[in-house]
Amino acid sequence: MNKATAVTLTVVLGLVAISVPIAIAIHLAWKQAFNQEMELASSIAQDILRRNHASLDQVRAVFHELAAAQASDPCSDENRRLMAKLDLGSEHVQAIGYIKDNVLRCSSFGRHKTVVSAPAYETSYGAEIRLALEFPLLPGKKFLVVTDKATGYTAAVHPNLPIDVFAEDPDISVGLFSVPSGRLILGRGNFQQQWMGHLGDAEQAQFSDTQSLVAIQRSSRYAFAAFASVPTAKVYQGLVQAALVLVPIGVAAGVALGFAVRYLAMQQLALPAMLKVALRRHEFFLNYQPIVDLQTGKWVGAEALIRWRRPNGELVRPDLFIAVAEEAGLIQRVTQRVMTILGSEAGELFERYPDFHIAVNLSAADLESQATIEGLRCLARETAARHGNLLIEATERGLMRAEVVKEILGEIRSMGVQTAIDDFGTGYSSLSYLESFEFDYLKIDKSFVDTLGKDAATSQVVPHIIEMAKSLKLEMIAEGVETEAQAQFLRERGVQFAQGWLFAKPMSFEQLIAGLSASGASQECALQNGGMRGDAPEVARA
Ligand code: G
Ligand code: G
Ligand code: MN
Repeated sequence: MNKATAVTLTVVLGLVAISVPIAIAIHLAWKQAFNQEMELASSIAQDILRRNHASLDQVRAVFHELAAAQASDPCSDENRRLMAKLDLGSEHVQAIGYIKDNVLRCSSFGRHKTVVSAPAYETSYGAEIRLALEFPLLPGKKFLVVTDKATGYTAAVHPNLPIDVFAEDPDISVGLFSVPSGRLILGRGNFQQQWMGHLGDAEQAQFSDTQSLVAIQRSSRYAFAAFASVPTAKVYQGLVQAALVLVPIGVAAGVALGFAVRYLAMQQLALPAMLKVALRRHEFFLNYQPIVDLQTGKWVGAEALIRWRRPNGELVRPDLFIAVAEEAGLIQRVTQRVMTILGSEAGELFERYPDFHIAVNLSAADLESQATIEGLRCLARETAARHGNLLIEATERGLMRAEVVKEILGEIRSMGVQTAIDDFGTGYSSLSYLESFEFDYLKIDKSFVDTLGKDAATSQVVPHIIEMAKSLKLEMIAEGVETEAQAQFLRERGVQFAQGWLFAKPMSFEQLIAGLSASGASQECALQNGGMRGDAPEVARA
């Protein structure tokens, strides 16, 4: 991936990271507002239905009582008194009368001869419906009039009463229509004929179009259905309110995500570039971790471990940047840097301790390159190193191109530099494969040493590795030794050397020198007394 692609990708990812949570927040807000308005419409429709059921139930009760009286003349004084009584007794019924041949003959208000309009329609249960009829003695008031077709008895209902819900909100339209004709019986506000199509045979329907959210509820007892509709604009008002809460959360999440993406991308993008700068500005230094003789407890050597301190003081772990340097093709420059630092430090060490050795870690690219030989030759010259003063560590991963590596390793050994196979057991190489390389030391990986003294099945591996090393005539260095029990186990099985926190942690060059000069016979005492502990360069504790 080139830089331009990487930057574009980062920007796109960043934008996605910011916009996706916001889009989700807005979508959720919209859905919430929509559901809220739809629920409102649905509950209004049900309320209207309930009110109409109450009205019609009362109307039917009136018709039932009048029929039961079996008056020979429906307009007799006695029957009209009954009408007046029933009228008073029912809350929804405003007037009761008798219609024959489209003439209102009498009512609870008296005798009439008022011609009325023909019924608007007939219901399936034998009622004639007249909409907006004026009653004598109640001028100016329009009623919904229901006539029992069989008897002619008639009841007037105030048409607004059943739809008198949410009357203060002019945006909400409500009403009642007959099923299946679809004729509007009562209504307020906007009503569209095609809405009824949505109901079909269902009990209820909820749907929306560009202008309205509509809920329809069918009566379970009568041939009508109630509807309520809320303008879509209300959803947007609700959306704005919900968005005021949700969008800031989405923005916050988006910004956090955006920063995370940027941070990760910066790390990925910038590390190789930062490594180059670090190489130029000498931001690397070395730590040394002593390697001890398990029999005598003496420090016989040390592994050079690279450290990177950024100008802001931050220490970057080698596990992180070594892999990046390998990928970015910078590892040879890093190794070169290690050798340069060693060149300035190790000379003094070898002069004072001629038997001491320093181990340098090499990566695959180093093991395949002639330049490494040159580097080691310079280092040997600069530090006046003798045979055995310098040691290189190669991981199994570094041995892929076996033929090339064998040649380089051969030249390295011919210079008097010793070789170790590092992290042994963590790769896939077989014993016979390793046999074909010439190594002097085998480093038993910390992960195996860790299992010693535990009941883990892998604790059985260490004795095998030891046997292998013996059969290959390799000396052994155990890594990551943290307890005296581990040291004892290794010592008893003939492991010669060890490295680990039990003896010493990685330390600066000055600490290494200080530790070495404090050493001597006292180290043996320390070992007999349970070994030297911790990160102390001061060696003797006895
Ligand atoms: O001690 P430390 O945590 O720094 O070691 C982490 C890893 O980095 C170890 O596996 C070690 O082998 C590796 N490492 C340390 N210094 C170097 C170096 O100079 N070159 C290479 N290739 N690897 C190194
Ligand atoms: O190069 P190599 O993979 O061997 O690197 C050794 C790593 O192990 C370094 O990171 C070093 O700091 C770490 N190390 C060395 N000794 C001990 C030890 O006793 N305990 C633990 N936990 N880590 C250790
Ligand atoms: Mn190592």
